[in-house]
Amino acid sequence: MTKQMIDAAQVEQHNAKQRAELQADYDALGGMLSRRGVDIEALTAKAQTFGVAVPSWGAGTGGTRFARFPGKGEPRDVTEKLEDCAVINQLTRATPAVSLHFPWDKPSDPKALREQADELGLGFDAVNSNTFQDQAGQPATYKFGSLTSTNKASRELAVQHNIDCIELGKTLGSKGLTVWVGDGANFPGQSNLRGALERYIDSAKGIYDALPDDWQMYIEHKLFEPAFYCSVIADWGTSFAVAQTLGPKAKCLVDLGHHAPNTNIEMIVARLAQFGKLGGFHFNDSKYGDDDLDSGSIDPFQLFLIFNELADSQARDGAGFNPSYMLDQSHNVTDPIESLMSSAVEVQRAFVQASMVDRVALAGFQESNDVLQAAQTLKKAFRTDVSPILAMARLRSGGAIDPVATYRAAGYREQVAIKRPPKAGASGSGIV
Ligand code: PSV
Ligand code: MN
Ligand code: MN
Repeated sequence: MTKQMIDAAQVEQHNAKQRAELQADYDALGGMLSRRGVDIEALTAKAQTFGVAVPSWGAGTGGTRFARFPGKGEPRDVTEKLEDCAVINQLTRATPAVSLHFPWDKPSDPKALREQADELGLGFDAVNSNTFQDQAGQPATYKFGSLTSTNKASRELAVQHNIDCIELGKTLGSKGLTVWVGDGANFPGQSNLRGALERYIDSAKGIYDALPDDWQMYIEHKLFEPAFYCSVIADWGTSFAVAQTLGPKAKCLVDLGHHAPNTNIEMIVARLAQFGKLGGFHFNDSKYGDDDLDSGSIDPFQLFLIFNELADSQARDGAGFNPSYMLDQSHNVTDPIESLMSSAVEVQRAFVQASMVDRVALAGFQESNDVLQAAQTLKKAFRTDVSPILAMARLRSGGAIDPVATYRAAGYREQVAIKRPPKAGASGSGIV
């Protein structure tokens, strides 16, 4: 029996107050959709299958490079982070797994952490390595790079850390390793552009060789930051080349914030999917750069267009097409639990809206070059408010009709604030 962090009776009580209104909205939407030939029940059942992993590092308040303002009741260690992740899943029923970051959230007892996760009804998605920071007492520095460092000892240390992450992940039941490095240069001439990538590939082979057969290695590209002149894995082209070179277990991970403004990310998704190298996502939103804002808070249409490409690939490639979905956000001014719940719902919304696109009509308009109707076909799905479907999916899966209101009414944060007195540096990084 899954342990509930919030009393199930409280959730039920909150749902009871909204059930009749939800049913009315659901019936009205169902009527409208049926006139379009869309079965609302099929969509709701599909929504219930959706899952996006929650980042362990997102459970604490993040910060900027200027300051971090800790929130009350912040989780102080990975076990408390897991408790908060369980709240998110209990209320949204859309976040069944947690993506851990090492060494930020390295458990002292991995078996015990897995047991705790089992008890809370959670699994572990990809584990994330961290070679963008030096840890106290480490024998070689990452100041001038990790997997690409000109210093052999730094490269070896970084490779070994990734192998240790795989070992830890095996104990936890993970099936993937996400590798993001901050390696790059701040000055033209600082590094040999080709030589740095050669060293990256050489190091990455050492990690790839340690991957179990049923694991994936996700290569995460990022245009800039912390390196401001060039990043070694700056774009999807480099990521793709590396993944191709390493082999079938290596795939590309698309973090939405890791591109120049106005980049056509949905096209990157389509390209990677076409060539079998789309491994997964770090969902977030941004206005300027790697802002790590809540998913769907700035450009929900972009999120929808990405899911439209995913729906297209799903239709073409079937069950074999199965990229990992993870959130990667930093919460500076909101309660992380509320932000992560809202984001999970926004990603799920894009998934459902994209499922509603009339793909036959769209293909017809594309074939006949009816540009306006093709664009309208997408807009029709995007403009449809599928909130009642999402709420009904949650209700039927045992979650909350209104996750944020239920969470606030339950007083979870106030209760944990008593048990969790403030502790400096509780949330992992300040700068992400
Ligand atoms: C880097 O900006 C990144 O997106 C990577 O995924 C990291 O692992 C994460 O942020 C947390 O710093
Ligand atoms: Mn990321
Ligand atoms: Mn990032």
